Amino acid sequence: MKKIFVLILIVPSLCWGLTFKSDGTVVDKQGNIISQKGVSLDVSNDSYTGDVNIYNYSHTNVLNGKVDFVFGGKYISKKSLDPKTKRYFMPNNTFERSFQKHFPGWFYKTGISWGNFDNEGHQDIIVGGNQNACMPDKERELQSGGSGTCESDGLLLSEYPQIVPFTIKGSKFNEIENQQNKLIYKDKSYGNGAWRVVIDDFNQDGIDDFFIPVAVSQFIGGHWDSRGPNQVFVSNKNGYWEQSKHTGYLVDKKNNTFMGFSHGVTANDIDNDGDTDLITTYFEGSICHINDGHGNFNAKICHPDMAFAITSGDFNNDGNIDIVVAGHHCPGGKLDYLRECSAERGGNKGVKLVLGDGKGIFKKTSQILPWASTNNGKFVYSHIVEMTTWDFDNDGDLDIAGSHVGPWYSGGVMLVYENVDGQFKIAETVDFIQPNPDWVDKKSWNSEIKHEAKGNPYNSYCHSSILIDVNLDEKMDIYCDAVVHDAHNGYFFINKGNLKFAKMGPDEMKKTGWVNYYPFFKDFNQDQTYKPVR
Ligand SMILES: [Ca+2]
Ligand SMILES: [Ca+2]
Ligand SMILES: [Ca+2]
Ligand SMILES: [Ca+2]
Repeated sequence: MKKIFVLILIVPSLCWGLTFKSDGTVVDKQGNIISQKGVSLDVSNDSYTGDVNIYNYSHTNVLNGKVDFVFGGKYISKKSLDPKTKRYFMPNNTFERSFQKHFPGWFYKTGISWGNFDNEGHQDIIVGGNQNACMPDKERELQSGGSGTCESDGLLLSEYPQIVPFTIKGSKFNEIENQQNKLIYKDKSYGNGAWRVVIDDFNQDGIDDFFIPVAVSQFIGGHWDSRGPNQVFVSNKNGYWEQSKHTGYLVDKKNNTFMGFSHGVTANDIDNDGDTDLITTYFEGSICHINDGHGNFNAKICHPDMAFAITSGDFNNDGNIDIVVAGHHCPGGKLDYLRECSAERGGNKGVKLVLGDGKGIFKKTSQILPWASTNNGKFVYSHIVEMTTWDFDNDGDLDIAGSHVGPWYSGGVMLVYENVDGQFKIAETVDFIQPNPDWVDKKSWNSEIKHEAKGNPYNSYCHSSILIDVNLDEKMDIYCDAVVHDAHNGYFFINKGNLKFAKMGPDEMKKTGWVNYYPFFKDFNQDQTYKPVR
C-alpha cells in the first residue's frame, strides 16, 4: 500500500462544484426564485442579486442569470474589487511569505480560499499552511514516501492552527483582521496541511463556514497512518465558529472528527435538499458527506474508485449534480511510467464522468475522459492535481479546467475540457513547465526524475484553480493558487474566448491595471496572539 501514497503527499488538491439551472431561472440557496440578471461592470449593481446581507456573496452567483453555483471558496468575486479603480485586490507573495514571520510554527502557505465572514462588503479569506511540526527528519520522510508526514499521537498534528481566517475591510482593503481566536476547537486537534479549504454557508445563517480537508499522513507510535483530522467549523450566534459533528465512515467517534486523506474535495447539493454537501477523495473510494442542514455531516463511500481529484456540477444538464472523479489517466503500456493503473497498485481505471441521480448516488459512468500527452504521445500528463468547473465558453454547459502533471509531478499543463453534449474533449493545454523532450520511455524519464520527495525542476502546478473574471470581460479567468514558493503561484490564465487561455505572471499583471495587491502589514497579528478556545 505504501507506494500508492507516494504520489500524493506533495500535492493536495482542491475543487468545488456548482449547480447548473438549465431553465434560466435563478434560485438562491433557500430555494427562492430571484430575478435574472446579467453581469454588470458596475460593482454596486453586479452579478449578485438580492440583499447581500442575506445572500452570501462568496458562493451564490447568478452569472448570465442561469447558474446557481457552489464555489466552495474558489471564486474571487466582484466583492474583491476596489469600487473606485475597478481593480481586484489580491494577496501577493510578500503578504503570503509574511505568515512565517508572524504566525508561530508556520512553515509555508499552501492555499487561500475566499468567503464572507462578516457581511461587511468585501470578500474575506482563509489562508492555509503547513506547520513545522509536520516535518520530521529527512530520512524518515523519504521512508514514508513524501513530505507532509507528521509525528503525532493520532489527532494533534501541530501546535497551532494551520489556518488563519481573516476579515478584510476598508476602502483600500487594508484592514485585515485575524479571526483565529474565534475558532472553537472541540477536539484537541489543529490538524496540518490546509491545502484546499472549502468555504460555504453550511448551516445557512448568512455567515460562511468552512471544511478543512487534510491530506497528511502521520506516524502514530512509530506506525504509519495515512489519515488525518478533517474538521468542519460552523458559525454560531456569538460570531465564533464551532466544530460541528461528523458521523459515519472514517469518523473518530470520540471526537466526532472525520479522519481521511482528502487530497481532492468538491462541494455541491448532491441530494437536492437545499444544503451544501461535500465529497472527498480517498483510497477506498470517494466519500460523500451529507449535510443535515446545520453543518453536521454523515460520511459514506459513494463511488468505489481510488481518486485524488474530484469536481462536480450538472454536466449533462438534467438537474442532478454529477462528478468527475480522477485517480490517474491510464494510457496503458510503456506510457504508464509508474503503473498507477495496475490492479496491484489500486486498480485505478482512469478519469471518469459519473452521473448523479439527485439523491446522492453516483453509479452511471458516462465517459472516461481523454488525456493530454507530449513528446509524440510518449509522455502523458497522467496525474490530476485538481479540477474546477465553470462554463468557460459561455455556451450553457459546464466545462472543466485543472492541473494535469506527469508522473511524480514532472512537467505539467493547465488542461481545459470542453463540454460537448455532456461529454468532455480537450480544448486547450497551457504549459506549466515543459517536460524534457528526451522523456520517451520510463528509462529516459527515470534518468532525471528519481523520487517525488526529492523534488524536480519540472515540478509546478496550481493547487487550486480559482475562478475570477480579472479583466471584467465576462469570460471567466483562472487564478493559480499554489504553495508560496511554486513558480506559478499567483499566475493568471486569461480566458481569450473559444476556450483558449494565455498565461500571465504577477509582474505582467501589475502592468495591466487589473489588479492591486494587499498592502503589506507587518503588524497585522499584533495583539492577536493565538489563545485556544475550547
Ligand atoms: Ca454559516
Ligand atoms: Ca444537500
Ligand atoms: Ca446531471
Ligand atoms: Ca461550456
